[in-house]
Amino acid sequence: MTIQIIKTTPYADQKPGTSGLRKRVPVFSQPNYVENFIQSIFDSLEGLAGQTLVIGGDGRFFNDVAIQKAIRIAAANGFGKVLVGQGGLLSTPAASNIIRHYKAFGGLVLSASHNPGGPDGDFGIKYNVGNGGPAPEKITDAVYARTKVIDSYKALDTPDVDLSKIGTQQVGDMVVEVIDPVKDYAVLMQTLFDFEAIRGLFKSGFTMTFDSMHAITGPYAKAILEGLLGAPAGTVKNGVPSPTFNHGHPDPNLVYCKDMYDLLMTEAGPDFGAASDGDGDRNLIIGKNRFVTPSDSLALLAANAHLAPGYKAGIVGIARSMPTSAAADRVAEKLGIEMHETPTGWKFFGNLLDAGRVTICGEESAGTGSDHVREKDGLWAVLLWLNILAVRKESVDAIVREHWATYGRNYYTRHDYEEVDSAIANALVDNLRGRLSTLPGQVLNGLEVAYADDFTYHDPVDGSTSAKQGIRIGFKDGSRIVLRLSGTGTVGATLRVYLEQYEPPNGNHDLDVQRALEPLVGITEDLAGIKARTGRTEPSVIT
Ligand code: VG1
Ligand code: CO
Repeated sequence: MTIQIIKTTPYADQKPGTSGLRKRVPVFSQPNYVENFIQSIFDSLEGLAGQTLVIGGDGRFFNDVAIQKAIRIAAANGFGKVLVGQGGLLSTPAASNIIRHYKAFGGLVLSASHNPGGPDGDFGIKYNVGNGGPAPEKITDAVYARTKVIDSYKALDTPDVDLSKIGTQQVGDMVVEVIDPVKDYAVLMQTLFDFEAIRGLFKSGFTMTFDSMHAITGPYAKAILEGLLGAPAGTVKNGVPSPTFNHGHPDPNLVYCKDMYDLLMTEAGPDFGAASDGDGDRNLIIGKNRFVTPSDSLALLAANAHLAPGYKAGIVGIARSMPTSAAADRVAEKLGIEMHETPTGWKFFGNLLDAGRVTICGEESAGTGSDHVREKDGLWAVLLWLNILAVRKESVDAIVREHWATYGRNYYTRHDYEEVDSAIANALVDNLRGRLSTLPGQVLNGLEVAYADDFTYHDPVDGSTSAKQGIRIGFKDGSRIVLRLSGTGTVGATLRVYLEQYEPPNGNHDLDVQRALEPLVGITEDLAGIKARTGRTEPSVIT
């Protein structure tokens, strides 16, 4: 086996987005496209010689091809060991745990998360650092700079490595260890939650359904829910990972999990429903007759976390992404703990978690997690909910209502306009940005603007600054409009509009969400002219 140095030419479009590099499979299939990107990552790291690299993905189409390339390049670049999930599989939170648990140097997480997979679907590569979390901007910027000038990559000339059996093999000077993707993660969950209490909950007749959406969480959910926790077989649906997610869209929201939602809204349905996305880091939570918005779920989990053994000493702080509703802020205020507002994307939580400033983090996009790993974690959120339900012995609906009666309710929705022409979307945002300074003090549709800006984040731990993270327009009554362009799409631009309105504890908590937020939709249209500029009369997805 020899190390080959292979000449290549740069691609101009390898800029990592919110969560790594995401492109359609035909783009990744171009000659040296994967090789260029992985070599650029390794070129941007210092001190990798002899170190351990974790590799795993959500099993989507092209996972197997990309992993073999990654192993050859890792071996040629001097890594001492690669830890890879059996069959090339690792959920994103499990990969984060493996990096931390085995003190690896970093990891390659192969996924495009909730985006569809298949020969014409999406693929993605993300680098995580030694704390188990996504590489910070300092590194992703360096990787991008490198991709623009790369002229060669190194690869070991070796046949494909067999990833089907657990065990160790030698690949050149490097060791490849194939590990059980579920085992360490299941152990970690047992240190955080009261499995005995949750087992009792299932024994008492509590019923749930978990939709793995033909994606990575199937093996994890089956082993933990049906195996360790004694939920009846069949609790986990669509539990076999498929390279195309059975030709579905593995995004756990009310559009793609509508069947489950409808079932939960009937008396005959189960007590609890949950789902996770392609790579296992998102969660959807629905109780009988009660959908829990991700922003509310973050606040509820933070307020009740002390009921689970892993958090019984209390939480030290909460962080949420800027577009996420302020529901969690009210919990932090009451608990007298730190609250942080960060840009969209999990990479911004890493420093706060490492510094011990926060315990629980969350995003409106169905992501919640804690300091147990450095990624959001779908199954973790489901287990924390189950632990809380087992202790409180109340329904999800009762717990949510009691929360609103204590803290008030933040009505919240997100309207997405997908595959908009990029030039039009950018012009829309630029135009609005140019007028922000004129807005404070104006009364729009009866609401007075308190502030209007483009969010800049100052990381309190390393002092770095991230500008242009989304337009925020806040009103005197606590309502808020946020507009930003997605950093995970692969075709055109996706415009996201986030709307929020606060209703105090003694206010009306039973309005229809879309009706409650109608006035803000009107203001957004007046300010941004979405219909006129994009020709879209309504959002493509409402969550
Ligand atoms: C979206 C979400 C963001 C999330 C990111 C990755 O990013 O809004 O909250 O962190 O996806 O999630 P954007 O830039 O498209 O809005 V996942 O489940 O890919 O790992
Ligand atoms: Co995901």
